[in-house]
Amino acid sequence: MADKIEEIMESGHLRKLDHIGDAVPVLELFTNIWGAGAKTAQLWYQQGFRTLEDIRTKAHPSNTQKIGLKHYDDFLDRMPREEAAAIEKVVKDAVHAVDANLVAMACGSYRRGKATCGDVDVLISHPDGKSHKGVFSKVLQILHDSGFLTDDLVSHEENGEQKKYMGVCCLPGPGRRHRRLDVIVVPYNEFACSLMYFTGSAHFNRSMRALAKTKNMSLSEHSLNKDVVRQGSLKVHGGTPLPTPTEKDVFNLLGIPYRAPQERDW
Ligand code: DCP
Ligand code: MG
Ligand code: MN
Repeated sequence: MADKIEEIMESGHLRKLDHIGDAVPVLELFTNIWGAGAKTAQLWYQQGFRTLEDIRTKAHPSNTQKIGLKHYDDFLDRMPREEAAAIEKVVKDAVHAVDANLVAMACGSYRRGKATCGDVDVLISHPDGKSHKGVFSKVLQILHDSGFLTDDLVSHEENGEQKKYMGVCCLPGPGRRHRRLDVIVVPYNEFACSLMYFTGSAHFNRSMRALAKTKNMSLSEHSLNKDVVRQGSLKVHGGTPLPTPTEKDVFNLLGIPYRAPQERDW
């Protein structure tokens, strides 16, 4: 570090950064492929690849990355919130065809009231606490059969009793672009914490989790737990989940005033 500072002081320049400048735009090009992280991008760069065409023809992209390549431009484009509403409606209709009492709502940037959305994040649950079971595959089946879902990225990631789908959809009609769709199905006792998690923003979630820590609590997409025991950063006792019927309860239990979704964009 001292050597580097000295070099900058003496020459006004750090040679080590020279070649990084050339790599950055290429790494950005590659990490914008859905399913390609910084590691993969770096590996591809080291192998001499510089363009998306190189990746298509010379690298060995995963099936997920191939979908990312196919929809490269569409995935970088944010949709107007009206389009997100139309996508939410299609998913809702499929959900209600399975069971009219299921709850389905778009969260993420849409619920935060943003004018444009990077994807649509639909949360599904059932107020009776049990009828969410089996819904995940039925809803996806309906949406596949109608041609609405065009590609699956992550089709069955389970997180406890929560099920997560990440895929690609396209509204019917001419001139429509392919859009990213995330769907999660959760048990109703986790509804408020899932809703809060899935509404975000990601930064807001990090702040809320950090706040919970200061009160010997822990907040996740599943629950708000009390009496958590930590040794340093290590959690040695997971604590007890608190009942949180609504998002307001989560704010109350954390001892801060409620914030509407539109006020969680930081
Ligand atoms: N989320 C999180 N941490 C992450 C990713 C997501 O807490 N690393 C949560 C908060 C996000 C929500 O999931 O608001 C949905 O994730 P998205 O990536 O869809 O983000 P947004 O919907 O907020 O923005 P965008 O319009 O880009 O989709
Ligand atoms: Mg989103
Ligand atoms: Mn999403």
